[in-house]
Amino acid sequence: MVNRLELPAGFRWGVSTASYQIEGAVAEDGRGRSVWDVFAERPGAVKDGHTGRVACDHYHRYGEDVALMRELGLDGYRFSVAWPRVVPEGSGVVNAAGLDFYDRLVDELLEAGITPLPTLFHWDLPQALEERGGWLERDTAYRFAEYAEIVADRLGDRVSAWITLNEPFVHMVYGYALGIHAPGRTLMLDSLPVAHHQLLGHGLAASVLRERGREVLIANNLTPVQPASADPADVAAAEAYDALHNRLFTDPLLLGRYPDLSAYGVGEDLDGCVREGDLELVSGPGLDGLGVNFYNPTRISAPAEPGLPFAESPIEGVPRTAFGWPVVPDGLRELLVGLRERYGAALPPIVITENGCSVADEVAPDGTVDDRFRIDYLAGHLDAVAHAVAEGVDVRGYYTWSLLDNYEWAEGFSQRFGLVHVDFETQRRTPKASYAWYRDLIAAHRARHGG
Ligand code: GBH
Repeated sequence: MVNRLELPAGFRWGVSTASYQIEGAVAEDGRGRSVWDVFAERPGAVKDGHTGRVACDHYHRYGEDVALMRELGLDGYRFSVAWPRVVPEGSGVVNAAGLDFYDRLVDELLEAGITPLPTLFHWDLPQALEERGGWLERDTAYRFAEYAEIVADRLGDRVSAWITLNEPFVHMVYGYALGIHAPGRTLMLDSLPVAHHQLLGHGLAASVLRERGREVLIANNLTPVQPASADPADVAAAEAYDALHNRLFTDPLLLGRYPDLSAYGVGEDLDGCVREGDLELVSGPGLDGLGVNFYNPTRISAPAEPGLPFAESPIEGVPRTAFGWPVVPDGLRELLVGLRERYGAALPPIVITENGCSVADEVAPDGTVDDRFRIDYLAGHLDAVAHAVAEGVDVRGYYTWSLLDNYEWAEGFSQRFGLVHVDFETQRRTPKASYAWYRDLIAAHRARHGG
């Protein structure tokens, strides 16, 4: 038997989801349109033309889904609140029925002994705000803070910890630079104001939450970056990528300043939108925890042609997920140890807010789903977390992505990330082998620590 390292007593176990990926019911109870409703309808934007119109129908089936979580024995559930359900036009009129849904969900979770960990923005911006420029506009940050206040006023009596944004890097790059996610803009490096406006929105929302005595986290997708070779050009390219992917979204929060992007010839669009006092607003409220979403490390080489200051280079000789992403569990240990080295005492406790993989899971005739690939992936990454903890990194919890197979953005329903299989025709939920494995792992951890 492999002798795995222990995770500490009190370590928190959870699962993650996001509103547009599971809820469906996009036109119900007064919900406004989001950028994803619009983008998914663009011909060719999403694989097989799939939309989140029904998704996992979680809006109606949340009771069944919370029951599945209760049986897992979770400490926490990370979900996201759909801004257009709460404020259909992005600002102004509040939709009481939208708030009611999250109110019911929170009560159901608490009843099941599960701590709710809501994310305020997981990419489904109200379309009305997109029509006013979306996150390219500074105004959106202020509208975000207003919306945060509305949700916090309703749920804050029962919800003590909050995540402001999910993966501001991916939202900027996929949504505004490359156009492969909503809102589908292709601005390349002109999208950099989206970084600053999201971070400003985080800071403004964070102070609203802080004033109410609530804890604040952000969920950043971070990746350790390795140069493809020791060639100085590859090393410089890897540094540029690290600055844009990791430091751009973490330095301002923890250090109160942006990395010097001009060193890589790309800083101008950012400098143009940072006003005096902004960095105090971004870093001032502080963070009670840094959420880390981890999928894989990244290998970078010098650009072959001008344009971007780096090029991605495939990681060879390792297993790949159904999505084609390389599986390198030790990359998570490397990332966590690297964060501590980089930020030292400025680094707050870490929570792994997403980690998981897509597998081409099918339900066998006997009703089981054999996803041992996922079990190996999760076990390997938890072992990496335990090693980082043994090396002195303060990691407090782990939320796997995801509870359910769901709407995987531009890939539609073709990539399955769940511990629970979903038949998207019948909405039937079938727990996979990884579900039982995770349940037993949580129970064993608790038993060892007398929980
Ligand atoms: C997260 O994004 C999202 O928060 C979540 O909504 C989503 O469903 C989930 O992950 C799964 O995708 O080309 O091999 O270098 C993850 C963002 C961006 C992580 C691309 C992996 C590179 C893979 N991902 N990335 S690779």
